[in-house]
Amino acid sequence: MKTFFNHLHAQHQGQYEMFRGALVPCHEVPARADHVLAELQRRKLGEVCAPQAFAAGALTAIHSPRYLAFLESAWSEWVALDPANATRDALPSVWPTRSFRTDVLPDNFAARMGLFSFDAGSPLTAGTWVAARTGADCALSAAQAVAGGERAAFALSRPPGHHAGADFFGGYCFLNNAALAAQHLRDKGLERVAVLDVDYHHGNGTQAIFYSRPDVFFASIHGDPRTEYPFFLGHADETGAGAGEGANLNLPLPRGTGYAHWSDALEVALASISRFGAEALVVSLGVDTFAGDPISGFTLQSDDYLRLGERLQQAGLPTVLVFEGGYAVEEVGINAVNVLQAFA
Ligand code: Q9C
Ligand code: ZN
Repeated sequence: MKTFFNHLHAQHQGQYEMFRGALVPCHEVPARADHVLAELQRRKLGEVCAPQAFAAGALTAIHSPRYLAFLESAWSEWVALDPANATRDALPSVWPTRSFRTDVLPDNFAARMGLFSFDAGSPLTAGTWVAARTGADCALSAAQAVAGGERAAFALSRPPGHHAGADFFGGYCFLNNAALAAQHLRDKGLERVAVLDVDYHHGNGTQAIFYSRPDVFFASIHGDPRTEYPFFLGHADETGAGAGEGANLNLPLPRGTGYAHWSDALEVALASISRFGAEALVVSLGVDTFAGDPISGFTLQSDDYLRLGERLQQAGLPTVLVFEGGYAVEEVGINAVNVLQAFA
């Protein structure tokens, strides 16, 4: 299986995220992707390719023009506020909530940071745009390879994507790589595409993007949002809206869940995807379900990722795998590559 690697991922390098009233070192660090690449190369698992550069239209198929314009210019605006900002990450500190207007674009930069985000854990840095934009190219390139007849392809990039919506960032995510890949498969003529999100955290961005659409099925296995991030989406009663009714499946599980029960949810998700009649599959491949993950609550072991990869392969669909979360930095390469190796 080909890997499309974002060689510019380290341009996105946040220093701090807000946690319990303090700024703590970021969990989403460049070493994560480097470990996955090193493990892929160590096991000689297929060709590592540079992404193709896609036109802006591929992004506007998913993201709003005003959000993309904001992301692209955000760093220069941040530094223009104060030259000393060049050494500081930009974090939002004010957000519109119920009763506020979001249709009027504020001139104030801090206000726009809040308008286009939902947490204070996703620092925007000097290279965030170039890293996220190149990551989107990796996801699109992987989708293009699969649309062109490859059985599977892997987009290895960071920052991750599944928390990013059409016009907001958060959860370490800026552009929704999995959604971009799914849309690309649709645009190449596949009529029904499924996104299976196995990251520990609910893929609120991906769900929101496709919630009213009947052509893209979204299934997610994740920590119960009653206790787990992103808290405000991911419940089992979210089944889709309008023409998309029935095309959304959430399988929230309690903290402490191991592969024995996690894999029951996987079977439910794959059965639904099969019933939906998906012609291709996009996997949001987070490995923060690992027992050793510092910010998550499931207890999967490294060998369980071999079983996951084997089961995904058995689903029999052309498959785009997109790297998402996984913060046990020393094991993230082993766990992610276990999925790929068993699939291949
Ligand atoms: N102190 C992904 O896995 N906050 N995003 C956790 C930890 C955000 C995770 C708080 C977690 C976001 C792509
Ligand atoms: Zn996650």
